[in-house]
Amino acid sequence: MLKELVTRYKGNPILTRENVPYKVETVHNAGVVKRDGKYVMIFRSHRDNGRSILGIADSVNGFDFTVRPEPFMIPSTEGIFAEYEEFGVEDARINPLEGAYYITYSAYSRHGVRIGLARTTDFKTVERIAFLTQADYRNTVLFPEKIDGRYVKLDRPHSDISPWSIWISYSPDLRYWGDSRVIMKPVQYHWDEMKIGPGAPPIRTDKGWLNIYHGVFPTMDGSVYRLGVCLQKLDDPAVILGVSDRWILTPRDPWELVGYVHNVVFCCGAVPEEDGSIKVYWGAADTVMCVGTANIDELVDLCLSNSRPAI
Ligand code: BMA
Repeated sequence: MLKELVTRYKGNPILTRENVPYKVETVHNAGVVKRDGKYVMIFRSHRDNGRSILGIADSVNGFDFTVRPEPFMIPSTEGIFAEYEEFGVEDARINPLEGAYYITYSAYSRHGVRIGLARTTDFKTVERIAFLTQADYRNTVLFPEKIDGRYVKLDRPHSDISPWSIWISYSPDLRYWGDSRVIMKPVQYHWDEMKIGPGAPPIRTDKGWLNIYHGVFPTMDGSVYRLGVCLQKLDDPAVILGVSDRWILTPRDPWELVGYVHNVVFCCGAVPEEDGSIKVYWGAADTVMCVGTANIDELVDLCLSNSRPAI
């Protein structure tokens, strides 16, 4: 049997709606970071009107999380944010950058879905900064440092002409973005043939930026969401050094196969550890949160040794 690349934590699921002190229907698609040796998670929950909010939870070991009494972000009631968050906020990534944490989240409204940027330093207060895109974009991650003097983001615009793909853009100030290019596309009749999108914010390794992404395959029973990895050049992340031909995680546990949306593992965060391991977090069936561990070198080697074409 082929070795499992991500070892599931035996205590999965690590967070469910029963762990939330206010009323929600789901707990999923969470961004996670390690800060001062402790873990902070910003997770998405559906309310019973079908719209989403973001909650926050803390952990000392990365496995046992305690949810705080109040949500962290609910749709704004102020200014332009109120207009574009009317239908909810979803799928936050926590991007560490220059000593702060930048939260990139999907903002839904009657105008479509666009990416909001918010900033926190203490995970107690949060300041909304700007929208980074127009409609229809999702899954935005920021690189954790400037590259060649500019901020860099990856995201996934919608398109009817081409399968949804991963694009790169650059900015002098995190607010105005340009020089956009597509860098990775789905591959026909491959596990990620329908659409792909960035997952966790990119992780620096000696050999390149490790990017955990999601890929979707259409079946007669709906779409299956899985996770894969690619590696991007450190000083020029528009260059893909390799994309693993294999997925690294596929729905298998009962709570991944059945839930609010069945057959989904969806990643918004991963935490690299000093011992060379990485904790990968995923929402299962849009209903609960799970975690597993992998070896960073193994994931990097997989991108380089068994690569499918990037485009
Ligand atoms: C995507 C997003 C994710 C969700 C996934 C599976 O399009 O809506 O938030 O996890 O579908 O339902």
